[in-house]
Amino acid sequence: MEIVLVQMAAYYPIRAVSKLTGISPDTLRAWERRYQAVQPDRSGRGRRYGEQEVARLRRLNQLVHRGHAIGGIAVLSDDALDELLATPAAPTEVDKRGTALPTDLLAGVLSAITDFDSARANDELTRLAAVLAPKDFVYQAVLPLMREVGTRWHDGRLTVAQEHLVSQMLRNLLGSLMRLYRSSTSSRRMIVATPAGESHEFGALAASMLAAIAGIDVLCLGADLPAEETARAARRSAASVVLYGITVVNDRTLDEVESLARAMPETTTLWLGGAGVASLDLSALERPAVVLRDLSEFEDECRRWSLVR
Ligand code: B12
Repeated sequence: MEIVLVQMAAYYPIRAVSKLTGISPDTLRAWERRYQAVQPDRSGRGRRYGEQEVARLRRLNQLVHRGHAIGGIAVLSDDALDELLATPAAPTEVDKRGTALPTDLLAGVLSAITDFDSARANDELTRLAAVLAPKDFVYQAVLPLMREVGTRWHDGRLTVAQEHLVSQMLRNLLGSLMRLYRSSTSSRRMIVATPAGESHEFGALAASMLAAIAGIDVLCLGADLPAEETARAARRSAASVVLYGITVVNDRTLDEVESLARAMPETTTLWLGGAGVASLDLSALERPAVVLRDLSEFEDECRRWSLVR
């Protein structure tokens, strides 16, 4: 029985790093030459970047997108970059006419939900989707909305019915994103679900949206689905990957993951994401599982997948 919890040590040539980070090869060379932002191994043919360097470049790129000058941040340690990233970004002005900032729009969505006005909530979200780049929409609008709804539900300001309304809206939105980005020629099909007994579906939904934006053919089956059903769907749809979202671990969770790993087609890979995965003992699993600690690791894995196709 083989367990693969982390990726094997890997080195990437500059073109692969460019795809993984979204930074052009010219910019990568300039960041190295002018600012010593990373020091890839150059002993072989051309530059070879390790996982740590790729992760550092991703951090630098995120900060540059937030308006930091590369010259100022290239000298910082990885920990200092993480600290900077943890500082909330200033709200982005999304509408040149100055009519809307994400925080205001989110307040609009939330007040519409509180009033059970789903048409208005949908309009507000659609407006936001129209002005933000797709990934920014997920990170700056969908995730903050999910967190805020979660918090309000938790402290009693939103009812279960209102939480259901948001979940339904977000599922519809995912459907639209899939229609927009779905590539009919995509050979990368992914099933997304949460195990029986797991009703937290927001993380799995957010991951589905990011996968759809990455051109993956996503089939999101939602929350609380028995493992045999998920495995059956993987078999019928010839999915290459099943992504399981796990937030809370209860006495059924490990059984569910083990049953899924047993029943899935041999050619399908199991990916596990969500805060609960860290507390699962996966040592008896019948196949390797890729464990994704957060959404950015998930995005990296999707990019790797597109490279090995
Ligand atoms: C909303 C919510 C619910 C909703 C879920 C609605 C829905 N449609 O999903 C409802 C009302 C159903 C619910 C129920 C319960 N909940 Co609840 N819930 C929350 C809450 C408030 C927000 C969770 C959330 O969706 N956040 C938004 C997502 C997007 O963010 P996130 O969870 O932080 O996930 C991030 C990463 O972990 C990652 N990620 C998450 N999932 C995935 C999946 C994949 C595939 C990937 C790649 C990444 C990824 O991406 C996210 C972005 O960074 C949290 C408390 C909190 N503030 O976090 C409690 C919380 C998760 N719930 C909790 C509990 C205990 C429960 C209940 C068991 C009972 C109860 N007393 O509330 C029940 C039953 C759950 C069950 N059987 O599954 C606990 C879990 C404690 C623990 N660690 O075990 C929490 C932490 C509250 C607490 N402090 O006690 N809950």
